[in-house]
Amino acid sequence: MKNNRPGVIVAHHGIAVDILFESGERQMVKVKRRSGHVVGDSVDVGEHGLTRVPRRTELCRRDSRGGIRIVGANLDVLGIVVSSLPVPPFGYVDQAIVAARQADLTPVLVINKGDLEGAERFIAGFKEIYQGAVDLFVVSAVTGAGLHDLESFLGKGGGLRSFFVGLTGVGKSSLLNAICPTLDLRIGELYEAGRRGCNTTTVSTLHSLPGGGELVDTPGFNEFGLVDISPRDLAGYFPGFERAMDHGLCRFRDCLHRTEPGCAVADGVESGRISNERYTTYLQILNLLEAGDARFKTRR
Ligand SMILES: Nc1nc2c(ncn2[C@@H]2O[C@H](COP(=O)(O)OP(=O)(O)OP(=O)(O)O)[C@@H](O)[C@H]2O)c(=O)[nH]1
Ligand SMILES: [Mg+2]
Repeated sequence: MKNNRPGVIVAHHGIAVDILFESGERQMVKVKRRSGHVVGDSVDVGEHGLTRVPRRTELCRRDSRGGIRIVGANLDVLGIVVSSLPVPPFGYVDQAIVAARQADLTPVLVINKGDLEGAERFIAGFKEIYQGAVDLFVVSAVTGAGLHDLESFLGKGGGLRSFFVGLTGVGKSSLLNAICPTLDLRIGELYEAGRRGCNTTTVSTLHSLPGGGELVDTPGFNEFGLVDISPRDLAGYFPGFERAMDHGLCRFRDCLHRTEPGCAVADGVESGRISNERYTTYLQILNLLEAGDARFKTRR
């Protein structure tokens, strides 16, 4: 394919994609509405349109209607942004971590709005659960606290591509603006308790960071349903279970860690290597996964 120009999709507008070429030039190219291209896709642009290069990684989630959404392509890091207002719903963070690990991405937790009154308790709660399982950054897009460490992490190795996900209103775009002051992305109104989130950001966009690496800002979404993960694989990705098998494997290879005898996870809970909170949450998400699987299979 001579004369084809390699580029990366940096924004997707439904019937056209914005492509960044190695030269720094940009071009809008028309695509079919259901082309399947997503931000982060590497493409070759020729006279007959776009050809997508096979993806290195692909992050997927299930939405509330059971549909599969490809969140982004060729990503290295998933930054899960949370705040004490709005608070993430049950399972959001855990499922995002599991989805990231399953897709070969490194999940990190970004706790934003550290400046808010009463944020300390929320932060302490999150640290207790996730410290040791994933890298964790406490930041404030408003005061700039903690941003330097986050930026160094995102710029590590010079070439990581990271992706911010989180509920609408947690401050994803605000964080990107704070890291890249020239961007001036649109941000939402002050978030108030009880408000039903309306997306300020409506399309995903990819940006180069001044300290190296790239970061994708996404519209917030409220569900992070798991896709194509079998219940027996959940524990292997579950945050807080990293040391579950330190003292040997389960007696049964298809152990779901509920009540099976000779279970290494139950052993971990007993000895304190896995907290009761982590184990209880695991069981709840396992139930959700099984119920969801059954629901989506029937529908298909
Ligand atoms: N106090 C405080 N407010 C913040 C912080 N970061 C963002 N906000 C506010 O939170 C609101 C939402 O911020 P956005 O950056 O638009 O949130 P978003 O996650 O991009 O939202 P969507 O694009 O809808 O997904 C705005 O009013 C911001 O000013 C922070 O660190 N501290
Ligand atoms: Mg936004």
